[in-house]
Amino acid sequence: MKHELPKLPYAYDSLQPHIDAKTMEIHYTKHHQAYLDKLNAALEKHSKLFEKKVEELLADDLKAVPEEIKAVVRNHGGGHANHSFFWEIMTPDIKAREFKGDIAQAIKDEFGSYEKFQEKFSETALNRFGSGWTWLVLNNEKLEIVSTANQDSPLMEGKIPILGLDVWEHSYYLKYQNKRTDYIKEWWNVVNWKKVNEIYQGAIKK
Ligand code: MN3
Repeated sequence: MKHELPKLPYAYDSLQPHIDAKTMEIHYTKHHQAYLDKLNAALEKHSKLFEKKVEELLADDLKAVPEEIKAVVRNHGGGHANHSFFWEIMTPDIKAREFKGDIAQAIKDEFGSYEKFQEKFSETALNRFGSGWTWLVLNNEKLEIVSTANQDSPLMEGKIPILGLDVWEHSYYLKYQNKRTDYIKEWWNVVNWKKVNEIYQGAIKK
């Protein structure tokens, strides 16, 4: 089955004022859709791969993917997986934005405090040169902050994404222009910690 655009769990304007409606709309309907279309087009030639989830295609440095489409699946399959994940870990629901649960405790244990974690994550996001992502991942049961270039996913290296931030300019330029720092600062307000906690709980059981 062809990969499909997942339903956005909220309205384009519902993360305002932190993330503006126009950015959400373009990011979802244009950028995400384009990754999806190019992923599907590449897989047409190897249609048996449609049986695999995108996460399975990316696993083990794309071991399951033939050489001739590997670069396309890396970029566009990565783009599809990363954005599908990104929509889920943001929310307009004030209650879901509360930093609590097992993940909150695990973050405090690993990084000292929420503030220290936030600072380190934000700094990593700010220092990502060019386009890419910053992640909180589970790497062999240890929480780590990592950064990936382009649309590379931590899944390629066997790390499980727990939280992720898109720092491609298309994710903030309309509202924040060159001010990535401001975008990062505002983004913390919309993180869906309830969902992140569920992802974490699922990941530590694996
Ligand atoms: Mn993006």
